[in-house]
Amino acid sequence: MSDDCIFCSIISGDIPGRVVAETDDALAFLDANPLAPGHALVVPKAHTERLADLGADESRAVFDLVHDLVPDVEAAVDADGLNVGINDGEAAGQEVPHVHVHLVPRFESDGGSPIHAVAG
Ligand code: IU
Repeated sequence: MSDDCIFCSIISGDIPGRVVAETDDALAFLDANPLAPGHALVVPKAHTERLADLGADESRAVFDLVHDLVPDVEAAVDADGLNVGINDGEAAGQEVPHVHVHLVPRFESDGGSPIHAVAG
């Protein structure tokens, strides 16, 4: 827990988040500024800034939850695909220094362009 981390505050419940799934070590909630309906973020509960700093157990917890949620998020908004991405480090567009995986629903109607940065 980092006192000045917005995602830690969502994890602790100090700031309300629209939580969609939770496990012992990971949390998923809707992005406050969604790129598409259903845009969700999956985070480790332990404050960790960069992907390489995640421990093996936390990494497994995050990516297991991502794997579980992909079909649920896609179905929830009737999407045709998803972009799954991480902005890892400020140079890569990471704005919130707490590891998070973006799940961005995509639709045939949105043009199908690949993304180079998520929400950046
Ligand atoms: P980035 O990968 O660090 O650039 O993405 C940060 C994301 O966190 C971005 O999509 C924001 O909309 C999102 N977010 C949020 O959901 N709630 C918040 O209070 C803040 C950012 I600050």
